[in-house]
Amino acid sequence: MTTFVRDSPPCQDALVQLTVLAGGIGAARFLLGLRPLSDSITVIGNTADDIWVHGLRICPDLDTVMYTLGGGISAERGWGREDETFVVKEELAAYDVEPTWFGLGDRDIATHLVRTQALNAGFPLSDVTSALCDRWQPGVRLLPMTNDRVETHVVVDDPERGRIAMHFQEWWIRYRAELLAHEFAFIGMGEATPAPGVLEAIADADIIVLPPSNPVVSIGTILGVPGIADALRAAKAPIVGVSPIISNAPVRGMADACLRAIDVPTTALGVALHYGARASGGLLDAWLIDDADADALPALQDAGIKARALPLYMTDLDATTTIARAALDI
Ligand code: FO1
Repeated sequence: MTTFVRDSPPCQDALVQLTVLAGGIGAARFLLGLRPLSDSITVIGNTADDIWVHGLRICPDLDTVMYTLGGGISAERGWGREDETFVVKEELAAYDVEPTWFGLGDRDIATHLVRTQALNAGFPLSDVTSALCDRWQPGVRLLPMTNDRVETHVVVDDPERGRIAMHFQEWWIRYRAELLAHEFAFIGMGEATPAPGVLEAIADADIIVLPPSNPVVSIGTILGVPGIADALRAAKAPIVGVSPIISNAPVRGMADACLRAIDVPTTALGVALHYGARASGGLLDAWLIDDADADALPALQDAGIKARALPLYMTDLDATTTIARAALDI
Protein backbone atom coordinates (compact mmCIF):
# COMPACT_ATOMS: atom_id res chain seq x y z
CA MET A 1 0.00 0.00 0.00
CA THR A 2 1.55 3.32 -1.11
CA THR A 3 1.67 5.95 1.60
CA PHE A 4 2.22 9.48 0.36
CA VAL A 5 4.26 11.62 2.71
CA ARG A 6 2.26 14.85 2.81
CA ASP A 7 2.26 17.94 4.98
CA SER A 8 -0.52 16.40 7.04
CA PRO A 9 0.30 13.75 9.65
CA PRO A 10 2.54 11.05 8.10
CA CYS A 11 0.14 8.41 9.45
CA GLN A 12 -2.16 9.19 6.52
CA ASP A 13 -2.63 6.01 4.48
CA ALA A 14 -3.77 7.52 1.21
CA LEU A 15 -5.27 4.34 -0.24
CA VAL A 16 -7.30 3.09 2.72
CA GLN A 17 -10.91 3.36 1.60
CA LEU A 18 -13.16 3.95 4.58
CA THR A 19 -16.95 3.71 4.59
CA VAL A 20 -18.76 5.25 7.56
CA LEU A 21 -22.46 4.89 8.45
CA ALA A 22 -23.32 8.24 9.99
CA GLY A 23 -26.15 9.82 11.93
CA GLY A 24 -25.91 13.36 13.17
CA ILE A 25 -23.84 15.18 15.72
CA GLY A 26 -21.76 12.35 17.24
CA ALA A 27 -20.87 10.91 13.84
CA ALA A 28 -19.99 14.34 12.44
CA ARG A 29 -17.66 15.05 15.35
CA PHE A 30 -16.06 11.62 14.94
CA LEU A 31 -15.53 12.26 11.23
CA LEU A 32 -13.49 15.37 12.07
CA GLY A 33 -11.00 13.02 13.76
CA LEU A 34 -11.20 10.35 11.06
CA ARG A 35 -10.75 12.67 8.06
CA PRO A 36 -6.98 13.26 8.58
CA LEU A 37 -6.43 9.48 8.55
CA SER A 38 -7.61 8.77 5.00
CA ASP A 39 -8.29 10.76 1.87
CA SER A 40 -10.88 8.28 0.66
CA ILE A 41 -13.85 8.35 3.01
CA THR A 42 -17.44 7.67 1.94
CA VAL A 43 -20.13 8.60 4.45
CA ILE A 44 -23.53 6.91 4.18
CA GLY A 45 -25.84 9.37 5.92
CA ASN A 46 -29.11 8.66 7.71
CA THR A 47 -32.13 10.29 6.05
CA ALA A 48 -34.94 8.90 8.22
CA ASP A 49 -34.83 12.07 10.37
CA ASP A 50 -35.78 14.09 7.30
CA ILE A 51 -38.92 16.22 7.52
CA TRP A 52 -41.03 18.64 5.50
CA VAL A 53 -41.20 21.98 7.36
CA HIS A 54 -42.99 25.00 5.85
CA GLY A 55 -42.72 23.32 2.43
CA LEU A 56 -38.95 22.81 2.78
CA ARG A 57 -37.27 19.39 2.87
CA ILE A 58 -34.91 19.28 5.85
CA CYS A 59 -32.17 16.63 6.05
CA PRO A 60 -30.75 17.07 9.58
CA ASP A 61 -28.15 14.29 9.58
CA LEU A 62 -26.83 15.02 6.08
CA ASP A 63 -26.62 18.74 6.88
CA THR A 64 -24.93 18.14 10.24
CA VAL A 65 -22.17 16.11 8.55
CA MET A 66 -21.87 18.61 5.68
CA TYR A 67 -21.75 21.68 7.93
CA THR A 68 -19.47 20.11 10.54
CA LEU A 69 -16.88 18.92 8.00
CA GLY A 70 -17.40 22.02 5.85
CA GLY A 71 -16.73 24.41 8.72
CA GLY A 72 -20.20 25.96 8.92
CA ILE A 73 -21.66 24.14 11.91
CA SER A 74 -22.85 25.90 15.06
CA ALA A 75 -20.28 24.70 17.63
CA GLU A 76 -22.71 25.49 20.43
CA ARG A 77 -25.71 23.60 19.06
CA GLY A 78 -23.98 20.90 17.06
CA TRP A 79 -26.61 21.37 14.36
CA GLY A 80 -27.47 24.25 12.04
CA ARG A 81 -25.21 27.14 11.16
CA GLU A 82 -22.71 29.27 13.05
CA ASP A 83 -23.68 33.00 13.30
CA GLU A 84 -27.30 31.98 12.81
CA THR A 85 -30.43 34.09 13.27
CA PHE A 86 -34.05 32.92 13.51
CA VAL A 87 -35.98 35.90 12.17
CA VAL A 88 -38.02 33.92 9.64
CA LYS A 89 -38.90 31.45 12.39
CA GLU A 90 -40.14 34.34 14.56
CA GLU A 91 -42.14 35.82 11.68
CA LEU A 92 -43.76 32.45 10.94
CA ALA A 93 -44.65 32.14 14.63
CA ALA A 94 -46.22 35.61 14.46
CA TYR A 95 -48.54 34.18 11.83
CA ASP A 96 -49.26 31.23 14.15
CA VAL A 97 -47.89 28.93 11.47
CA GLU A 98 -46.84 25.52 12.86
CA PRO A 99 -44.44 23.97 13.56
CA THR A 100 -43.23 26.77 15.79
CA TRP A 101 -41.13 24.25 17.77
CA PHE A 102 -38.72 23.60 14.88
CA GLY A 103 -35.49 25.64 14.95
CA LEU A 104 -35.43 26.92 11.38
CA GLY A 105 -32.38 29.16 11.00
CA ASP A 106 -32.22 31.95 8.40
CA ARG A 107 -28.88 30.83 6.94
CA ASP A 108 -30.04 27.20 7.07
CA ILE A 109 -33.10 28.08 5.00
CA ALA A 110 -30.87 28.71 1.97
CA THR A 111 -29.74 25.08 2.09
CA HIS A 112 -33.32 23.87 2.36
CA LEU A 113 -34.46 26.14 -0.51
CA VAL A 114 -31.70 24.87 -2.81
CA ARG A 115 -32.48 21.27 -1.87
CA THR A 116 -36.25 21.62 -2.16
CA GLN A 117 -36.09 23.33 -5.53
CA ALA A 118 -33.76 20.65 -6.90
CA LEU A 119 -35.93 17.83 -5.51
CA ASN A 120 -39.03 19.46 -6.98
CA ALA A 121 -37.21 19.68 -10.33
CA GLY A 122 -36.81 15.88 -10.15
CA PHE A 123 -33.18 15.58 -9.07
CA PRO A 124 -32.54 12.68 -6.66
CA LEU A 125 -31.38 13.48 -3.13
CA SER A 126 -27.95 11.98 -3.88
CA ASP A 127 -27.39 14.51 -6.70
CA VAL A 128 -28.67 17.35 -4.53
CA THR A 129 -26.41 16.37 -1.63
CA SER A 130 -23.43 16.24 -3.97
CA ALA A 131 -24.27 19.71 -5.30
CA LEU A 132 -24.61 21.17 -1.79
CA CYS A 133 -21.25 19.59 -0.88
CA ASP A 134 -19.63 21.35 -3.85
CA ARG A 135 -19.97 24.50 -1.77
CA TRP A 136 -19.03 23.04 1.59
CA GLN A 137 -16.17 20.73 0.47
CA PRO A 138 -16.51 18.36 3.48
CA GLY A 139 -13.50 16.31 2.34
CA VAL A 140 -15.57 13.10 2.27
CA ARG A 141 -18.09 11.70 -0.22
CA LEU A 142 -21.49 12.12 1.45
CA LEU A 143 -24.23 9.78 0.22
CA PRO A 144 -27.80 9.60 1.52
CA MET A 145 -28.65 6.04 2.59
CA THR A 146 -31.50 6.12 0.07
CA ASN A 147 -33.10 8.56 -2.38
CA ASP A 148 -36.52 7.31 -1.35
CA ARG A 149 -38.65 8.90 1.36
CA VAL A 150 -38.16 7.14 4.71
CA GLU A 151 -39.36 8.82 7.91
CA THR A 152 -38.99 7.73 11.51
CA HIS A 153 -42.21 8.17 13.44
CA VAL A 154 -42.56 7.45 17.15
CA VAL A 155 -45.57 5.83 18.80
CA VAL A 156 -46.22 7.62 22.11
CA ASP A 157 -49.00 8.20 24.64
CA ASP A 158 -49.78 11.90 24.35
CA PRO A 159 -51.57 13.40 27.41
CA GLU A 160 -54.35 14.99 25.32
CA ARG A 161 -54.36 12.88 22.18
CA GLY A 162 -53.85 9.38 23.59
CA ARG A 163 -51.70 6.85 21.70
CA ILE A 164 -50.46 8.47 18.49
CA ALA A 165 -47.53 8.40 16.10
CA MET A 166 -45.59 11.61 15.61
CA HIS A 167 -42.63 12.50 13.43
CA PHE A 168 -39.31 11.76 15.12
CA GLN A 169 -38.35 15.45 15.03
CA GLU A 170 -41.43 16.48 16.97
CA TRP A 171 -40.68 13.88 19.64
CA TRP A 172 -36.99 14.79 19.68
CA ILE A 173 -37.26 18.57 19.57
CA ARG A 174 -40.69 19.52 20.92
CA TYR A 175 -40.91 16.82 23.59
CA ARG A 176 -37.17 16.25 24.14
CA ALA A 177 -37.89 12.51 23.86
CA GLU A 178 -39.64 12.71 27.24
CA LEU A 179 -42.86 11.07 26.00
CA LEU A 180 -42.38 7.33 26.49
CA ALA A 181 -41.69 5.81 23.08
CA HIS A 182 -43.58 2.53 22.69
CA GLU A 183 -42.16 1.76 19.25
CA PHE A 184 -40.70 3.31 16.14
CA ALA A 185 -42.32 3.14 12.74
CA PHE A 186 -40.02 3.66 9.77
CA ILE A 187 -42.44 4.91 7.16
CA GLY A 188 -41.46 3.87 3.63
CA MET A 189 -38.53 1.71 4.77
CA GLY A 190 -39.80 -1.47 3.10
CA GLU A 191 -39.94 0.19 -0.32
CA ALA A 192 -36.62 2.05 -0.05
CA THR A 193 -33.57 1.10 -2.10
CA PRO A 194 -29.94 2.06 -1.34
CA ALA A 195 -28.87 5.28 -3.06
CA PRO A 196 -26.42 5.02 -5.98
CA GLY A 197 -22.92 4.26 -4.73
CA VAL A 198 -24.00 2.97 -1.30
CA LEU A 199 -23.63 -0.77 -1.94
CA GLU A 200 -20.39 -0.20 -3.88
CA ALA A 201 -18.97 1.87 -1.00
CA ILE A 202 -19.69 -1.03 1.33
CA ALA A 203 -18.27 -3.66 -1.05
CA ASP A 204 -15.13 -1.63 -1.91
CA ALA A 205 -14.27 -0.47 1.62
CA ASP A 206 -11.05 -1.55 3.30
CA ILE A 207 -12.55 -0.71 6.70
CA ILE A 208 -16.19 0.01 7.61
CA VAL A 209 -16.87 2.16 10.68
CA LEU A 210 -19.98 2.60 12.82
CA PRO A 211 -19.29 5.91 14.64
CA PRO A 212 -20.91 6.84 17.96
CA SER A 213 -24.36 7.57 16.52
CA ASN A 214 -27.78 6.65 17.83
CA PRO A 215 -28.02 2.87 17.28
CA VAL A 216 -31.79 2.98 16.71
CA VAL A 217 -32.75 6.10 14.75
CA SER A 218 -29.44 6.78 13.00
CA ILE A 219 -27.42 3.59 12.46
CA GLY A 220 -30.50 1.37 12.82
CA THR A 221 -32.33 3.22 10.08
CA ILE A 222 -29.39 2.93 7.68
CA LEU A 223 -29.29 -0.81 8.42
CA GLY A 224 -33.03 -0.91 7.78
CA VAL A 225 -32.76 0.04 4.13
CA PRO A 226 -33.31 -3.26 2.29
CA GLY A 227 -29.96 -4.58 1.04
CA ILE A 228 -27.63 -2.57 3.26
CA ALA A 229 -27.34 -4.94 6.24
CA ASP A 230 -26.77 -7.91 3.89
CA ALA A 231 -24.12 -5.95 2.00
CA LEU A 232 -22.35 -5.22 5.29
CA ARG A 233 -22.41 -8.87 6.34
CA ALA A 234 -20.96 -9.85 2.94
CA ALA A 235 -18.33 -7.09 2.87
CA LYS A 236 -14.66 -8.06 2.75
CA ALA A 237 -13.83 -5.16 5.09
CA PRO A 238 -13.76 -5.53 8.85
CA ILE A 239 -16.55 -3.60 10.58
CA VAL A 240 -15.60 -1.66 13.70
CA GLY A 241 -17.96 0.28 15.92
CA VAL A 242 -17.46 2.98 18.52
CA SER A 243 -19.78 2.83 21.50
CA PRO A 244 -22.14 5.81 21.79
CA ILE A 245 -22.80 4.74 25.38
CA ILE A 246 -20.35 5.45 28.20
CA SER A 247 -21.09 4.41 31.81
CA ASN A 248 -24.62 3.34 30.85
CA ALA A 249 -25.55 6.73 29.42
CA PRO A 250 -25.52 8.23 25.94
CA VAL A 251 -22.66 10.67 25.45
CA ARG A 252 -25.16 13.14 23.97
CA GLY A 253 -28.73 13.09 22.74
CA MET A 254 -31.36 10.73 24.05
CA ALA A 255 -30.29 7.33 22.69
CA ASP A 256 -31.39 5.75 25.98
CA ALA A 257 -35.02 6.70 25.23
CA CYS A 258 -34.66 4.98 21.85
CA LEU A 259 -32.88 1.88 23.14
CA ARG A 260 -35.53 1.44 25.84
CA ALA A 261 -38.22 1.34 23.16
CA ILE A 262 -36.55 -1.68 21.52
CA ASP A 263 -35.58 -3.38 24.81
CA VAL A 264 -31.85 -2.94 24.38
CA PRO A 265 -29.90 -2.14 27.55
CA THR A 266 -28.26 1.30 27.54
CA THR A 267 -24.79 -0.16 27.99
CA ALA A 268 -21.70 -0.41 25.79
CA LEU A 269 -22.14 -4.19 25.86
CA GLY A 270 -25.87 -4.06 25.15
CA VAL A 271 -25.43 -2.00 22.01
CA ALA A 272 -22.61 -4.23 20.75
CA LEU A 273 -24.74 -7.36 21.23
CA HIS A 274 -27.63 -5.56 19.53
CA TYR A 275 -25.46 -5.06 16.44
CA GLY A 276 -24.24 -8.63 16.87
CA ALA A 277 -20.91 -10.31 16.25
CA ARG A 278 -19.95 -10.79 12.61
CA ALA A 279 -18.99 -14.39 13.37
CA SER A 280 -22.56 -15.17 14.44
CA GLY A 281 -24.39 -13.37 11.65
CA GLY A 282 -24.21 -9.87 13.09
CA LEU A 283 -22.23 -6.85 12.01
CA LEU A 284 -19.35 -6.25 14.39
CA ASP A 285 -15.79 -7.49 14.10
CA ALA A 286 -14.63 -4.99 16.70
CA TRP A 287 -16.00 -2.52 19.22
CA LEU A 288 -14.35 0.36 21.08
CA ILE A 289 -15.58 1.11 24.59
CA ASP A 290 -14.62 3.67 27.18
CA ASP A 291 -12.28 2.80 30.06
CA ALA A 292 -15.29 3.21 32.37
CA ASP A 293 -16.86 0.17 30.71
CA ALA A 294 -13.75 -2.03 30.63
CA ASP A 295 -15.54 -4.65 32.73
CA ALA A 296 -17.47 -5.51 29.54
CA LEU A 297 -14.32 -6.66 27.73
CA PRO A 298 -14.59 -10.38 28.69
CA ALA A 299 -18.24 -10.57 27.65
CA LEU A 300 -17.42 -8.91 24.32
CA GLN A 301 -14.58 -11.35 23.75
CA ASP A 302 -16.92 -14.26 24.59
CA ALA A 303 -19.40 -12.90 22.03
CA GLY A 304 -16.69 -12.99 19.38
CA ILE A 305 -16.29 -9.23 19.19
CA LYS A 306 -12.73 -7.93 19.42
CA ALA A 307 -12.81 -5.05 21.90
CA ARG A 308 -10.59 -2.37 23.34
CA ALA A 309 -11.20 0.13 26.14
CA LEU A 310 -9.83 3.66 25.81
CA PRO A 311 -10.98 7.22 26.57
CA LEU A 312 -13.99 7.75 24.25
CA TYR A 313 -14.99 11.32 25.06
CA MET A 314 -14.32 13.41 21.94
CA THR A 315 -13.18 16.37 24.01
CA ASP A 316 -11.11 17.91 21.21
CA LEU A 317 -9.74 17.11 17.76
CA ASP A 318 -6.68 15.30 19.14
CA ALA A 319 -8.83 13.09 21.38
CA THR A 320 -11.15 12.33 18.47
CA THR A 321 -8.28 11.52 16.13
CA THR A 322 -6.86 9.15 18.75
CA ILE A 323 -10.20 7.35 18.92
CA ALA A 324 -10.46 7.25 15.12
CA ARG A 325 -6.90 5.90 14.85
CA ALA A 326 -7.77 3.22 17.44
CA ALA A 327 -10.81 2.25 15.37
CA LEU A 328 -8.65 1.75 12.27
CA ASP A 329 -5.93 -0.07 14.21
CA ILE A 330 -8.10 -2.60 15.99
N1 FO1 B 1 -32.39 19.97 17.29
C1 FO1 B 1 -32.99 20.56 18.38
O1 FO1 B 1 -32.80 20.07 19.50
N2 FO1 B 1 -33.79 21.65 18.23
C2 FO1 B 1 -34.06 22.21 17.03
O2 FO1 B 1 -34.79 23.19 16.93
C3 FO1 B 1 -33.41 21.65 15.88
C4 FO1 B 1 -33.59 22.18 14.60
C5 FO1 B 1 -32.84 21.66 13.52
C6 FO1 B 1 -32.89 22.24 12.27
C7 FO1 B 1 -32.14 21.74 11.21
C8 FO1 B 1 -31.33 20.63 11.42
O3 FO1 B 1 -30.57 20.16 10.40
C9 FO1 B 1 -31.25 20.02 12.68
C10 FO1 B 1 -32.01 20.52 13.73
N3 FO1 B 1 -31.95 19.95 15.01
C11 FO1 B 1 -32.57 20.52 16.07
C12 FO1 B 1 -31.17 18.73 15.24
C13 FO1 B 1 -31.92 17.50 14.80
O4 FO1 B 1 -33.19 17.42 15.34
C14 FO1 B 1 -31.11 16.27 15.24
O5 FO1 B 1 -29.76 16.59 15.15
C15 FO1 B 1 -31.21 15.06 14.35
O6 FO1 B 1 -32.38 14.95 13.70
C16 FO1 B 1 -30.88 13.86 15.23
O7 FO1 B 1 -29.58 13.50 15.01
